[in-house]
Amino acid sequence: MSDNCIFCKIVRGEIPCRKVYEDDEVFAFHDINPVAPVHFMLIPKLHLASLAEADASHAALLGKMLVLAPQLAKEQGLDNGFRTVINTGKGGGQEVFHLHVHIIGGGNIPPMVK
Ligand code: DGP
Repeated sequence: MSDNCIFCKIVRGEIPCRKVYEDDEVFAFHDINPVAPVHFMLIPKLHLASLAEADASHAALLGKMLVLAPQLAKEQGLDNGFRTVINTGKGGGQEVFHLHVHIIGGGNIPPMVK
């Protein structure tokens, strides 16, 4: 955990959020600025600043998150698909430096790459 990290504070309950899911390793909550009708983030409780800091020791945790994402998406009503986004580093548009997977759907989501 990092003292000044917003997402660590959310995990600790120091900043309120709309929680989607929690277990001993991961936490999911709705984005404060949703870009679609359903937009939540799945994060590890472990403070990793970005995907660029992940190494082989985090493989099981990251795999667990990817397996969990479709389950949580379905529970949030995203039966017709969803988008996952991981912004990494300033060049990747990352604003909060605690690794997070955006899970977005429920609206008209155009393809990102054609
Ligand atoms: P990114 O650009 O990938 O780092 O996205 C960070 C997201 O975090 C952005 O969509 C807004 C969201 N966010 C920032 N601060 C808070 C907060 O205090 N609460 C919640 N629920 N979301 C936040």
